[in-house]
Formats: sequence, C-alpha cells, structure tokens
Amino acid sequence: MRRVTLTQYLIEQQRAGRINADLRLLIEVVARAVKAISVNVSKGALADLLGEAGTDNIQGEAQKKLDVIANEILFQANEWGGHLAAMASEEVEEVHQIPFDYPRGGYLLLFDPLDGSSNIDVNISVGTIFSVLRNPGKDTEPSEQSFLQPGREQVAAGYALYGPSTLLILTVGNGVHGFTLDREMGSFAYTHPFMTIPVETHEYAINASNARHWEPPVQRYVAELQQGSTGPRGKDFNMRWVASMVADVHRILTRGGIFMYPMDEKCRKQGGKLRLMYEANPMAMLVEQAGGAATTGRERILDVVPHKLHQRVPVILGSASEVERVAAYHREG
Ligand code: AHM
Ligand code: MG
Repeated sequence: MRRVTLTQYLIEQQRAGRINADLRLLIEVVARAVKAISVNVSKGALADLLGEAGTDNIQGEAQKKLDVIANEILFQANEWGGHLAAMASEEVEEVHQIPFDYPRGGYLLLFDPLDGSSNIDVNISVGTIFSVLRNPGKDTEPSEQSFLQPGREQVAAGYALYGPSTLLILTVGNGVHGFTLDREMGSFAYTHPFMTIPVETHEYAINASNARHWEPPVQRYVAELQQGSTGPRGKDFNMRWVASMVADVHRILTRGGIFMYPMDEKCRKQGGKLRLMYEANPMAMLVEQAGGAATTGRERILDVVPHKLHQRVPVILGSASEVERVAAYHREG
C-alpha cells in the first residue's frame, strides 16, 4: 500500500494556502529532530543514556541525560534553516538566539524537548511538545516579550510520542493529523487523518495523590466520577494516569476522556504545575482542533495572556462536555 508521507501532506497544505514554505520547512526540521530524539530514547541503557545529567534546569528540576540531549538536538536542527527568529525551551532560562552566521526567518519555536522525563528510566512513554508563533516585530534578536503571546496566536502545534511506535501529531489550524514513524523507510507515514475527540467518555486522568490539595470544584467533580453508576453521573468511570502528559493527551485524542493538572495548594505559589508556553498552549490548540476544550478552570487556556516565558497554569482539557462541567463547577465556586 502506498502511504502519504508527512512531506507530501505538508506540500499539499502549502498548495492549499494553509502554510507557507517557511512553516513547511520548520515542521520538516522539527520532524527530523524528532527522529533523532526517537533513536536516542530507544537506545536507553545501551548507550548509557539513562539517569541524571547532574544539572538542574530553570524549573529547579534535576535534568535527565535525555532531557539535555533532546534539547540540544532541537536547538541544533533548527538553527540553520533560516525560518526562525528565535527559540525557547522549557529546559533553558533565556531565549535561544539564532547564531550570527545563519539567516533569520519570521517564526518563533517553543518546545518541551522531553516531556514526562520522570518516566525515562522506567521505560514508559515520553514525548516532545512544540508550539510555533510568529515573531511580532522585525527584531532580529527577539526578546522574551516577543514570545509572550496568547496561545490562540499559535500557527502550528504538535507533539511526538515515543511509545511502542513513534508518532508525530500536528495541527496547522486545519484539524489534527497524525503520522507514524516508519523506521525502515525513515519517513513519517500519514496514519491518523483528522483526529477527533469522542464526545462520550468514561475515563479521567488526574494525579489522585494530590486530592487533599485540590480546590473544591475539582474535589466535587472527581467525587462524582468516583461514585460511578450509584452517583449523580449514573455511570462508571475509569481512571488512567501515565504521568507523561503527551501519552495522557494522546489517549484522549484517541478514545476520549478528560485530563487534569488543576490548581492545588501544592502548586499555587507557582501558578500551577504545567508550563503555559511549552505544554498547555500547544496541547490546548490540538485539543480544540480535535473538537475538545481546554481551560484553566477559570479561563480558556488559549486566551491566557502570558507575563513570563516559564509561566505555569492549571490545565483541564479533553472532551468538551466534561471540561465545560468542570469550568461550571469553578464558576459556582
Ligand atoms: P516534565 O516536563 O518535567 O516532564 O513535567 C511534566 C509532567 C507531565 O508530562 C505530567 O502530566 C506531569 O508532569 C506529571 O506530574 P506528576 O509527577 O505530579 O504526576
Ligand atoms: Mg514537560
């Protein structure tokens, strides 16, 4: 069977006027970096790639060796193509400028190079999340301010999931499309056209060890789910928590459900657990493009106006009716 590749899909998007040549090249380069990260992730202990790197990132978290490698692969792959004005990474404090000897383009690329890194050493799926914005000024050296745009301004977003297969899930604002890495061919095959989140759901994802720290609206919502067929919802719900956001979101894009890392007393001082620019915004764009919804509980995630690059936010996303119910419980207080 002849399969459409990511390259062909992107060229068709360009012909249809949905993306320009620069954005096409940008996504191709990200996909190339994803292949390299996938190779490294799958080598694991064979190449002495498990364990800590011995450094802390800007979030004050111990970096894994693969965090550092994935970050370097993405920076290096994207520096020379001429399509970017600058980059920002969850792992690095400052904006990453394009080296002087390379031309600059009109886009900003943001990424979480290896999400779910607590899962690396136990051989559970991890991922890469990315977001693309336009550089708002003519600045050749964009500042942090240039990146501080609400998520609705994203022109593309996606993630790679390093699981039993390596997948690349992408939106350029025309639905969500999935590609599977064909290792023999070295290319991404177009395997998941127009992914949509099923409306009916009976699964939820939340780290229940934080239950005592949650706010009343989330306590109420989860308590109702747990009462199952004997409670107000009148049906049983199942729970899943991979602790890799990419894997949890991918399950929701595949078979529905709701994912929550809500505000709680443990993370209140930081504003939430997950990062707005590297995790919440790209996932919110994908989820909305797949017919779902994404909120902080109090505001649509894509409308949050960022005030700093490494800002954190509460995240509640997935099947629209469930997300709307949690938002309604927040409004009711
Ligand atoms: P990371 O970017 O440092 O890996 O952290 C983000 C991850 C998400 O993938 C996941 O949903 C969450 O942290 C899991 O947190 P917890 O360990 O509290 O369950
Ligand atoms: Mg992360």
